[in-house]
Amino acid sequence: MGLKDSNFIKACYGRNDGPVPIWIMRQAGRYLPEYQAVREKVTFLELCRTPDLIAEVVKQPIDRFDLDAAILFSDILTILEPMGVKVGFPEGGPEIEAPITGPDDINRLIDFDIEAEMPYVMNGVKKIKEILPDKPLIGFAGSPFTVACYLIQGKGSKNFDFAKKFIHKYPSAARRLIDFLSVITARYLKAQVDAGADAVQLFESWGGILSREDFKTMSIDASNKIFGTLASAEAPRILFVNNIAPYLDMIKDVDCEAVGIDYRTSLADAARSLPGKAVQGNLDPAVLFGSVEHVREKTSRLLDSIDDLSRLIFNLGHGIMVETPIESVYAMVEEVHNYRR
Ligand code: 1CP
Repeated sequence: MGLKDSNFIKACYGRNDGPVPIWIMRQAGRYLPEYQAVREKVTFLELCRTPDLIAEVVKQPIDRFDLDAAILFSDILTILEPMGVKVGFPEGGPEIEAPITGPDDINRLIDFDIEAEMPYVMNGVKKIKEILPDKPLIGFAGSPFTVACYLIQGKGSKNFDFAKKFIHKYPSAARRLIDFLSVITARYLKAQVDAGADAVQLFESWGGILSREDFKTMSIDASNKIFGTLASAEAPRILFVNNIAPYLDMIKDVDCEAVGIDYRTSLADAARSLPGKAVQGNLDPAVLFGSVEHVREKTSRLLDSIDDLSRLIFNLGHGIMVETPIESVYAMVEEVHNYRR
């Protein structure tokens, strides 16, 4: 079977007539004991730089749950190191050594050659395709604004207040930063597709903190620029936006095939607001902490709410949480795969 005939790729183009496909945001990770076993031997960064291990952890959730798509194992912040920005991943989440505090700091960001500086990612993609030839593989990157949030804040945050202030204190520098990151991100995703990725997802994890006006210039325009360079790549383009509801009317016109919807937003409303696009989502990751019956009921109710299943990709409405009970994941996947109208 060519991957173009897989339910996942067909759903991205709105023409799936088989069971609804499912994959899980952050499906390789610490909720899996087999992932933890790999992490006992290597640091997170070593893992991201070792193609054989990348492929191993990508395969783990596929083997367990028979998910319909694999996703590259890396992080949205791995592109920072070759720009000359040191990033550490201690227990509490990423930490940037010297965050951007003003316009001059942008001048020290290095433009770099993806294939030369990040061969481990492209070799990881090739290795995954060797061991999982029949699974569509999703490549990914962080959106320019989300990556800028970490660059400016220096670490995770609830509201990325430094980044929000930066945009208004230094509007032209902010534009320059987003443009710089857009060019590199476009190149990065293209390199992943050239290496074998069958689809790409852009993670706009923090755009949801922006006013509509700022979302347009900082997020929509950048997404269009990036996706525009991939238009001829024959790999469907997925935009995930965390807290998407206020922006749905703008996202309707983004140059992409599919849109990932966060768990706060009504999936049915989103599907209606995005005619001609596939929708991906959006079970609340917290549901998986309920009983197996609860998980099954919430899953089937979400499926019931969608009129047009041909353009649905089931997923969580954000990343799966550490300590998620594994039996809940089995129940959710089985419920989706067995669902019929
Ligand atoms: O093993 C570990 O202890 C490190 C934890 C970890 C993992 C497993 C981090 C640090 N990153 C990852 C992998 C990762 N990150 C993947 C591949 C895994 C998979 O999907 O199967 C992906 C797609 C990401 C993307 C990512 N990283 C996002 C976007 C998705 C989202 O959750 O919104 C973001 C915001 C990050 C930043 C990041 N990296 C790591 C952590 C803990 C965080 C979040 C930091 C914060 O709270 O702000």
